Amino acid sequence: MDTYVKSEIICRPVRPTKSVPSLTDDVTSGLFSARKQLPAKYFYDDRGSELFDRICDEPEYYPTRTEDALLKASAHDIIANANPLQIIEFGSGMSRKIRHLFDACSEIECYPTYIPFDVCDDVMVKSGNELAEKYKWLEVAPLSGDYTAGLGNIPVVSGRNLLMFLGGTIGNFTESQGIDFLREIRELMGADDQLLLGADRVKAPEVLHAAYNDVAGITAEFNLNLLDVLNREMCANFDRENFSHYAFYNPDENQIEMHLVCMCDENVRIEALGRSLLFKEGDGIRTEISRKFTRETLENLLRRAGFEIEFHFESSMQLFSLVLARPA
Ligand code: AVJ
Repeated sequence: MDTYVKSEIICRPVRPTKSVPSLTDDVTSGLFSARKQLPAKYFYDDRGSELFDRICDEPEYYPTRTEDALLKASAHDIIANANPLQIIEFGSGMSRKIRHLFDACSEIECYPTYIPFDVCDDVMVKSGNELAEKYKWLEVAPLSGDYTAGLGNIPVVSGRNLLMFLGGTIGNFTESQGIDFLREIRELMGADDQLLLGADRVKAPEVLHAAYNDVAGITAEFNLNLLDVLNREMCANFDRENFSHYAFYNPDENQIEMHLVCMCDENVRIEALGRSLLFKEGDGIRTEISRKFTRETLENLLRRAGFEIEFHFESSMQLFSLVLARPA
């Protein structure tokens, strides 16, 4: 045999190990209550994912490019230290930033299998093929599913796994949800495995505020798109003209909060539930929290989840952190 052909990329479904609330559950508990709120994960239908992508290119939205630059600068140290056999990435999206790690892998001659884990098979196959084209040594073995539905069925190998949770998405979880999720990751890990966690940092409120209030209005559109998701998935009739995007930094909680605020009295029919929902002028739905960490609160979060800090990489001006940690 003179040519070696890589096998085609096939996504393996990950069976949930715990039940997660459905959209119907979340709408029932989250909207029919005094403080209306929904989990941020519902933003990401096709349109929402495309809008998030555009947010990342907006000049005010520093997290993506800052983390990317930091990963690039730290890639060699991360790979040299972790020397992984497998790289498992939770919420891999289009697998863009990971390229910096693969560049370092090529250089160091460390050839891990890449296991992206996300909800969209098509995106993982397409991105996986592009990666495999560029990195001739790379095997891509995606997992498809919801990483919030339990990690008990993730195929870790014995040896060195590098698990990654980037983008600052840990900030979408409350403190206790974040600890629970990190503990679940910790449960998967053996003594030689490592976790790379990306998290956004506390900084000047005007910088945070601008990042979630871009002048071009892409974040506003991203937030309002949630109403289209509800209209489609729940047969609802939210009138997006009547709602305003409102995002601000809450210093008591060290978090950005995004809301959709109703500008007039509105009676919304949610046909899938056979119920109506009354908004009074000024009422809102909290659609996202995005927590910001200090070096200390981030390291404490990891310690409380059972990790020991190996390296803490900080971007210039401490805008963003990448922490390499191992089971304590
Ligand atoms: C993908 C969750 C990290 O919190 O900054 C961007 C999502 N929301 N603009 C963030 C988001 C509004 C983003 N994360």
